[in-house]
Amino acid sequence: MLNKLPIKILIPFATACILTNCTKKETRPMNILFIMTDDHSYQTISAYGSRYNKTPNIDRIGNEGVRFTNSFVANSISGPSRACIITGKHSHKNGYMDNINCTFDGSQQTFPKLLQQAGYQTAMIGKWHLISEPTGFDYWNILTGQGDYYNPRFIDNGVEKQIEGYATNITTDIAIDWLENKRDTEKPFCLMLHHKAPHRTWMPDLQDLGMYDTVQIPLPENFFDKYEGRLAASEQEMSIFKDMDIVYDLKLADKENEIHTTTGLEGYGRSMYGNLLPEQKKAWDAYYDKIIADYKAEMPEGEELAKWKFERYMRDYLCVIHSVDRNVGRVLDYLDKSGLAENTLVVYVSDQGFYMGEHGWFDKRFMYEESFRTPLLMRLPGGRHGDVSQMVQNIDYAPTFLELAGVDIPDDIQGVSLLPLLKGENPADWRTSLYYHYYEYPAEHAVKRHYGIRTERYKLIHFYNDIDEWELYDLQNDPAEMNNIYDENLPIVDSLKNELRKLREFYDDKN
Ligand code: SGN
Ligand code: CA
Repeated sequence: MLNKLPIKILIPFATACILTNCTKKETRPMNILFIMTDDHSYQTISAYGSRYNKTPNIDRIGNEGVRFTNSFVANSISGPSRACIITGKHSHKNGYMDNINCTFDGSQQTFPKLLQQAGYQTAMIGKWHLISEPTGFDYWNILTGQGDYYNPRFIDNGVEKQIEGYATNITTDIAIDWLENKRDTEKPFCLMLHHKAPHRTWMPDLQDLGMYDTVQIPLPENFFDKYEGRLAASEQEMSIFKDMDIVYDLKLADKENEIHTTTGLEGYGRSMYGNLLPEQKKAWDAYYDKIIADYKAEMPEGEELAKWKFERYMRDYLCVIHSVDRNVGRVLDYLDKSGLAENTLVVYVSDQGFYMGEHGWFDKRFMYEESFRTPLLMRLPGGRHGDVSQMVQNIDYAPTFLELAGVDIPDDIQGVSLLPLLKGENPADWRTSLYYHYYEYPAEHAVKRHYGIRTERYKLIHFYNDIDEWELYDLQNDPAEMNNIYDENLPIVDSLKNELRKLREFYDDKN
């Protein structure tokens, strides 16, 4: 089923002497730079073979380290995902099951606290999204709530300030400033650099507006999915065609007030630019006014409108990623320049995956591949290079960081350290199945509650609450998950249900 690797390595992963002319090897705990974005799909990272864009700086982490080709989350939504990461436990154990009813209990055990107790300097910069104040950090400077793209408000160790500029640049500035001027250089550090980007509503940095306008953006093959045999999928509200708002999401707030949408978000759409300063608004309008004019000239409908919305969505999203990539480059350059690169584990991940029009969708939540997966690249100095194909999950990061720091991994942590994989080992008893549980329903986007199991070849999902539906996919023959082949009489169903029951027992999930 799954492994619990022996927890015996308590010696920090040592690096070679970081001084230039020393003769002795120095044992010093590795620093950790944990970069996380919000809703960044693996489909838009060139290291994962993106057919849309290039992300050379993000790719660099994987090229100089490893690319996890089977990386997953435990609950595909922001707050819950962050709680799984910080505790190394599934949602039912850390108590943060969904974004709407939960507040993170900051008195519980987390990896930053354990690192801090072991002498690490810990910092949390950018999107936090766990409602309660961060605990376990020497320094924290977080975006309020979901954070704004333009002139965002930060809470700097308890004090709220608004900072002029674009969120991804500012978050990076604060992180580099902490590394350069604020941390105690005598101690190892763990820096969580967590971006708001590329979360909805995908607002680009002004300097990047329009950079994908001439690029052809192919539609996913299953864009016009009819959801046959998949009841939960047919009842979601995350369709680009039906649920993506032209004014709010696609920024067509025309001055003449002639464009309207039916999603109820028009009011927000018309006021969301209130945050822009006059100069910013001028640059914004110079770009979007032309798009508004083109839209009015064409007035696409039906299938044409669906395609038009998809293109606009993708173009904005890709611009936002371009800025993320540029800022990842800035941090990597800083690590090189300061010499920290030699002694720092660099991690790039998203809080979950995202739909880029597959099944006709945006957003996440489902246990289907695009949102269950999340990109994961790690560069460990002296560590392995290339691909890691073992199935890993976001509950594994906490034990990885603890083992790297030489901190004993508490027994109640449910994830498994990835350090052996990073060092080039291939443990024979690695897990062969993954557990997933999503709880946020009824709620925005109407994705029903479900839990399930994924093995290398199959995925079995149970949708429950107001329905009772099982789905089975053969990922080898149907990687896009279009054919639900669930049939109670199939022997594979029996064995997967048995395995799922064991997983629920193992993780102690009674929900
Ligand atoms: C907001 C978004 C949703 C999104 C959730 C969760 N609406 O509510 O589209 O699914 O966040 O996203 S918005 O109009 O406010 O942008 S999460 O990544 O934070 O979990
Ligand atoms: Ca998210």
